[in-house]
Amino acid sequence: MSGNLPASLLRQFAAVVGPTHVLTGDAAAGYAVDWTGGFTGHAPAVLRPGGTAEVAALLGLCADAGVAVVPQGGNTGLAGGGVPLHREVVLSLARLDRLSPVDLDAGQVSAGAGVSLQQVADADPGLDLGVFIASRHSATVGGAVATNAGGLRVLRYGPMRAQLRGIEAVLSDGTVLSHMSGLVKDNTGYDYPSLLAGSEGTLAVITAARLQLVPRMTDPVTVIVGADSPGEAHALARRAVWEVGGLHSAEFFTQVGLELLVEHAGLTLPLRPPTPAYLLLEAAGPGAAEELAELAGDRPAAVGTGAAERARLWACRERHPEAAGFMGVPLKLDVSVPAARWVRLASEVAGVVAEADPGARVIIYGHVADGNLHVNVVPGADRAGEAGTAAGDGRHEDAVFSFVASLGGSISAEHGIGALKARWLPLVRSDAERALFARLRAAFDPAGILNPHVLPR
Ligand code: 2HG
Ligand code: ZN
Repeated sequence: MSGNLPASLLRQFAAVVGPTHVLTGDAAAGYAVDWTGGFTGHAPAVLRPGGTAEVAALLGLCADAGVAVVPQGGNTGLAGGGVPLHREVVLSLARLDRLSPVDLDAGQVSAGAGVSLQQVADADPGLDLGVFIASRHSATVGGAVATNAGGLRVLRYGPMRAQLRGIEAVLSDGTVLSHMSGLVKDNTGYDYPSLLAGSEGTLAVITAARLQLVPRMTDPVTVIVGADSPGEAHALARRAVWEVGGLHSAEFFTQVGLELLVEHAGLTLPLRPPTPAYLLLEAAGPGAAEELAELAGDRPAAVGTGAAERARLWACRERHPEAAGFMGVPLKLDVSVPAARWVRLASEVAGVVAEADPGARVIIYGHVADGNLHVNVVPGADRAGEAGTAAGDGRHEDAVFSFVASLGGSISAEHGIGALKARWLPLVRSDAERALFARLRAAFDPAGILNPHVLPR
């Protein structure tokens, strides 16, 4: 036995993938904890299939044995949806790393679930992947599709779902579904690739995806503009969306997070003197520099055109996910509200958290043009007995999510519901919607073994 798995089942797994790709004990431990350290589980076994047929065979064995499975890609998720919190078997898709030659006629590529987003972005010198996230070197195609990852260029290219032109996936009974021809126009039935995007491993295991690529940026210009308040940053971002034709990103952060990165991560301030809020804009193509300069007007601004200078400016925003970690184990809440309510959210959310926990530390940043705000909360010292874990009594989530729901927003803009937010789904999805989710789920996964604790049943 390993954990709660019979030795006979482990032998059957090994017969499918080879003994070296069935990990147990210490070898499995790294797969059981997430990136933030906030979610730690236990994997009785980690299975590392080398191809779609092996995924199908493993799922068939798990379904027959009634063993729950958590699919895992690069393990960069932030909602606890990719780690075995209930002693599930981890199905690591890392070895499904085949990247086909780019189809230059269609500007598309087929990628195995284990290919990193950076590898897709590097597949052709003239083309790029529209989804651009800080964890792109580790995050994988399968995980990014399964969570419908968003990131820093959603305002231009949409989330991962918008890049999808086809999918290959395996149902829990071992059925392989493949629709990878990449047709842009194809009205021949249900668009199940789109349904699998954002399904968080609950409907099927994604083994490959057909992705639309986008033109690589030419002559990019990055600028950080200082602002007095979230409201000023938001107003400027809205204008940028309409007035800067080559706009790719509009990102918000504050001096609170930046100070931590300066102190602990060696970053330098982009503007002196610092300002309370910042807006990072990136645009490309002819006229981008002039349009951005006109938009910034006489506000303080730092401009980068060369790779090194742009990277220095981007670090101020891209490294924000690390900032809260310098104070403790953060709760990572990613919420969105209608555009007209974003300023209220950004201005009031720290106060809302303070009412629930006066000792909590809050850092906000995010994708301002998408209505998305990241609220990173480090609980106060008064949460006795909870040191070292982000999983607490839920009062911070209660406070933030109720506020967001009252603004007509979403409790997950881009990271997914995972284990972290399952309890709060009823705040934003009706009984009828959740009943439909359950029926879809039963149709795709009648055995009920795929990520059973993610998204409420
Ligand atoms: C980002 O926008 C990511 O940087 C991560 O979505 C956000 O760590 C977070 O809370
Ligand atoms: Zn984000």
